[in-house]
Amino acid sequence: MAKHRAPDDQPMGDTLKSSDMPLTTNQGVSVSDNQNTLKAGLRGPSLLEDFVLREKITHFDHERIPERVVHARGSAAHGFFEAYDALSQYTRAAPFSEKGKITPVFTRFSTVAGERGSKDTARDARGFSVKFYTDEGNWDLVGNNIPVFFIQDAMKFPDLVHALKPEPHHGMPQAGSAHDTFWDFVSLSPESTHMLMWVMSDRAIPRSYRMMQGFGVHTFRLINAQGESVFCKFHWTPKHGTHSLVWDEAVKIAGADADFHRRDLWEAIESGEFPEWELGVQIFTEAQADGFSFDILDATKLIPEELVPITPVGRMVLNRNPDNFFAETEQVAFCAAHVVPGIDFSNDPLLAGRLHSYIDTQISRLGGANFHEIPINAPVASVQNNQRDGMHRQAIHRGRVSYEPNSLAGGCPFQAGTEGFVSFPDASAEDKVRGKPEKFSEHYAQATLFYDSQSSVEKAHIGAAFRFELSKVAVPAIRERMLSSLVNVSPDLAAEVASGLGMAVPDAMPRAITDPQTPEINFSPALSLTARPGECGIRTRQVAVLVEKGLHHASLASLHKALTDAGAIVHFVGPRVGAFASDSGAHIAANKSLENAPGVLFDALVLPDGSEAVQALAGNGLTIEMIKDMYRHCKTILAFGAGKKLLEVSGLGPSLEEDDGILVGDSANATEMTSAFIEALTVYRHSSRDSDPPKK
Ligand code: HDE
Repeated sequence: MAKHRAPDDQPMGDTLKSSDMPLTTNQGVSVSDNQNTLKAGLRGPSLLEDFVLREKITHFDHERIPERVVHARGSAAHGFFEAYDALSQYTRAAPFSEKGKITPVFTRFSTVAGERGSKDTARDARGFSVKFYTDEGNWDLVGNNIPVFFIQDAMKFPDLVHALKPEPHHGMPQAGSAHDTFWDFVSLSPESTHMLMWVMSDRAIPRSYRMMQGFGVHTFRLINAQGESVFCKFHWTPKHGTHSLVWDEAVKIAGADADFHRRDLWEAIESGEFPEWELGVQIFTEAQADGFSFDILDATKLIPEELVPITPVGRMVLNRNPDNFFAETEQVAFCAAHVVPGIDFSNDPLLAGRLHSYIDTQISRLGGANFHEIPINAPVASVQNNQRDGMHRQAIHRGRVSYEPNSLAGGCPFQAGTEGFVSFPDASAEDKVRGKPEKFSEHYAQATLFYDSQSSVEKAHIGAAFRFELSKVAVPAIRERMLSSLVNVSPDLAAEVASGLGMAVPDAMPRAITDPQTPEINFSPALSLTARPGECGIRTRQVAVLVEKGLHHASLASLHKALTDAGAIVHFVGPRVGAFASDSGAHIAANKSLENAPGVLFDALVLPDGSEAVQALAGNGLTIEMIKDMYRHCKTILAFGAGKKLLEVSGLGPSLEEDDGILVGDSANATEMTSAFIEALTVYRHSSRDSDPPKK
């Protein structure tokens, strides 16, 4: 039976503990021997009557459920949403009813294309789903880390997903869009061009779930107690700022730690570094919407912040890891149709398909229509209706009345009237047609806006991503078609990608509309990842400090203290794990090894002083690889004293030592060096070192 929430408003689920209890069967019968099958004699045949064995194996045989058809790979956490202020002017939705109101949430992040066991660092959009357990029912804001989508109409979703997923004849590639069927589909669907710019940008390889924005994508409606409605777009902004990996790093992390994002989220929460996002809304009226150069029902378009500013309305903090991955993260069922009074849908035709799809998919994934009773899905608001029975029903309904109207139960449960959810009376019914409004036919203006608003390094990464993906496409006509579409976005980008593929720039793809409305703006700084550096300093930055026998102890000890005080996480990485004697005789214990934790897993590197240690590290190829990767991925590197030699043996001679984010100095100046290191680390990545192809 769905368990009630804890008084502190945190969803609890059925947390079962087995300490001090005997092992039992599922019928509660104590098991005497969990090691041996029942046999007719020690060397004789096993007996069918062994119900203990049969129950155990039968249950095991059915432990897996179907994975999500998209967004199969994900990680989640519990937390709360806190309203900054009452938003009653615009909405009667429960989470915004008063200043300081706390609503428990469960939030799941995911990749889209890969299967449940696929790598975290694939190039892909990320899901950003928040279940608000409001006191007026569950509200699911099922969004992505990208504010637009590939397609405009739900009718195309199965086609998009079939094209993106591994090709059906051989099941490859896993968790990747760099293959023919995906580019075939998108190059034939110019409406996807804007989203393609985002997924080829660094947004699609986030550094951490904690460092990505989230977006509701579609236009929604807010409705106040008087029944008045405004349109609204939802935005989540991370307190840690927006930071991404670089492609070479993402590829290597996939091998070093396929659970990179899952681990990052888990460890941050376990260590009390609770990730936080601010929820903001863009609020606008129907009249404003009519005047925009794009259609607000078109999910391939965003509303530039310059046009409609974002109003902060609250914050979400994730402060508790799930107790059980399967029971919570796997069984949580989000649904775009789960809204509460005060929130309603727009007529976005993509959203319309979603309103159907999510419940439908849970019926096969979670085995029937009663998945709302699974503890992680159960609302905190009480549920009473006349729905009955079905697979896996947990509730035991009393009485004989399961219909309405009734007199035998005093007419209960009764309709709530205007107290309940009332759909906004949108009086826009017209003729039934299959088609699109005219503004939907303009596919390039916002793709260009996005590209033109990026920094030069971000632009270079977009060009490199298109080059990489299209270089994996085997059919030349698909490459050519995609290039012809890119000409409409930016002739410079098209030329750069064409040159990277050894091709000539083709003619521009004919546009669906020849006289589109002039866009309101041509540059939006908010679209660059650099616009949101965050406000957490170096908190949770992962710093690798190399250790070996004979290292200079004092400099590392003071660095360790200063970094830890500033909230960074220091890892001592040795040629093996375990203790190493320093020059002072004190030991430093390596918690990671060069073998089990390559450089791509860290944000910065410290090379120790001490000639004996440096000599030994210099002879280890893994040290050289780590330094090269750290350099190539533009991370901060600090070398104390003799540690400078490690830069030299890694090929970072005097000229590269001058580069941004490379700090070299004496151990005697450890305090100043450490301060400079902390300052450099705040920047996260020293993009002036970025080069294509890599210098080192
Ligand atoms: Fe989804 N999507 N989607 N989607 N989606 C699912 O529901 C679907 C779309 C998104 O963490 C499925 O429970 C259709 C846009 C997230 O559990 C499925 C269409 C956006 C998640 C489904 C879309 C999303 C899903 C698969 C087009 C961003 C993961 C499993 C009409 C706003 C939720 C499931 C979680 C999951 C259908 C388009 C986000 C099949 C039909 C646009 C974050 O129901």
